[in-house]
Amino acid sequence: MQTELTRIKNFIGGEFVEPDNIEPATGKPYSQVADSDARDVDRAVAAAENAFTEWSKKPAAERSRFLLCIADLIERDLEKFAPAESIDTGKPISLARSLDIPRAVANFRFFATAILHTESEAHITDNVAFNYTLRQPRGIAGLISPWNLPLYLLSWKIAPAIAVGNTAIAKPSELTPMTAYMLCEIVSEAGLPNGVLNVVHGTGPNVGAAITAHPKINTISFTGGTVTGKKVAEACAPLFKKVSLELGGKNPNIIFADADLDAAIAGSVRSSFANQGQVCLCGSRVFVERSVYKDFVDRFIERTAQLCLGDPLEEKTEQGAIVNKTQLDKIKFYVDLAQKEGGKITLGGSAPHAPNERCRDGYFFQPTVITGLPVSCRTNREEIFGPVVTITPFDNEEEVIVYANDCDYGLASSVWTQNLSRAHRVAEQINTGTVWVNCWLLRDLRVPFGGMKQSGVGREGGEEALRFFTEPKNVCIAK
Ligand code: TXE
Repeated sequence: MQTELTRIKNFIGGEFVEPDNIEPATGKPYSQVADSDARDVDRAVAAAENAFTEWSKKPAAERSRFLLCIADLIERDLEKFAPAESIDTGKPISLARSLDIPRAVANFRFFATAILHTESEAHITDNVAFNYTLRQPRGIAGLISPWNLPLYLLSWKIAPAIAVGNTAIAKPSELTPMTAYMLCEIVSEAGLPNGVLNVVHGTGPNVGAAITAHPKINTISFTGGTVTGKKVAEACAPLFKKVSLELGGKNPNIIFADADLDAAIAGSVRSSFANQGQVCLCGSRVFVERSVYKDFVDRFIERTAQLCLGDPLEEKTEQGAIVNKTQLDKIKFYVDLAQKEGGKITLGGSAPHAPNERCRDGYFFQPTVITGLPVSCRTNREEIFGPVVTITPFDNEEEVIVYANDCDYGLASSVWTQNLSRAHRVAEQINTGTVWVNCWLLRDLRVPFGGMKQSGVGREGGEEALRFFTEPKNVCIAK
């Protein structure tokens, strides 16, 4: 437990700086998390611009070494990062330790080594010319991330951006800035040249908007809510910025009668409630073939009821806290709405007793299962982003494909079946960027990741990320 509050500072030009954050009524600093504004973004841009020339010209092997060193140092400090992430977000410490922090390490390692193995394209135009494509770093990248997987998602952007030679200005969510701050300490220890990575803390309207509007930041990678994504797109369009948007989801999780039900139930409990349902990839709409519907619902509820809801810092906790009161109120709103829309709360549906005295005023909500709703109601269409799932029966493959696609989002889906042909057939017809078959959240960092429809624009991961953060230039040489 911390006895003194940590002051979280910006990291600009290789220095930890604390901008004055003045309370208008007193004229004195009052906040312990930097509440930066456009002037701080300007300073970060100046530092990033300054660093770009040298960083972008460094041999790939040298850039790679810095990233590998950052990965090693995060791994060394796993036991500092995991509790920090847990305190910052409310997620169970076991999840932070087993998933978030190791995946952040993996992100740095993956892109550190990926840049050593890229291929260049060449095209021969008959006997006339020879073309080759240079992929050059674009300049300064603006990286904006949300609160649910703070270090994991920020590192997923920082690593490819700087690996290919850009400099970066990153803005973590103002709700969860701690691990980004710790990352800056690691980056400093690793000796990354000043200005290559700058982290500016603050709110979306102050810092996020200043990043998207800044004329010298020509690349924006954003992960967050769809409403914010629209604002980011609007700000970037007139400046012709290259933009990647990873937005919300309302993901279908489909269980066919021929599935291995034990595996499907275990996988579905995880995909419904991991991180209290606050993962954009969570399967919040569960569809079950009618012949196994009752069996599935009974066993799913039994398993869910056994989840250990508790103090996020306790090892045995499987369900922690919701990120803040706003998000908790949003969850309660949708649970009320579901009942108005005719849904039945089959499990949960309210705030539990506080797990202990320390958590007396915390933001907790029970894992909640709702049945009996029409597929097209608001509860089934809008992103709740909490531990709430609906379960709906279906009669056949054609019907469930219609159900799955009857949604403005298209991020991810899961299909549980033992029938290989059906798996391929259904995967082809579901409009989501990822389709998992008999699994959930399995990641290969080489595959393109992102959403269709209102779940986003562009893809991250592997080759896609290396391409996103570089500018292709064709050199055509006449023979
Ligand atoms: O996210 P925001 P919020 C969904 C989820 C949640 C909703 C809102 O449904 O209820 O989004 O959550 C920055 N210009 N997801 O409000 O606002 C902001 O500071 C530039 C899904 O926390 O989208 C933060 O760093 N940036 C999501 C980042 O955007 C702006 C995960 C994301 O915050 C900005 C989180 C602006 N005008 C929430 N306004 C997922 N898909 O993983 C805010 N930001």
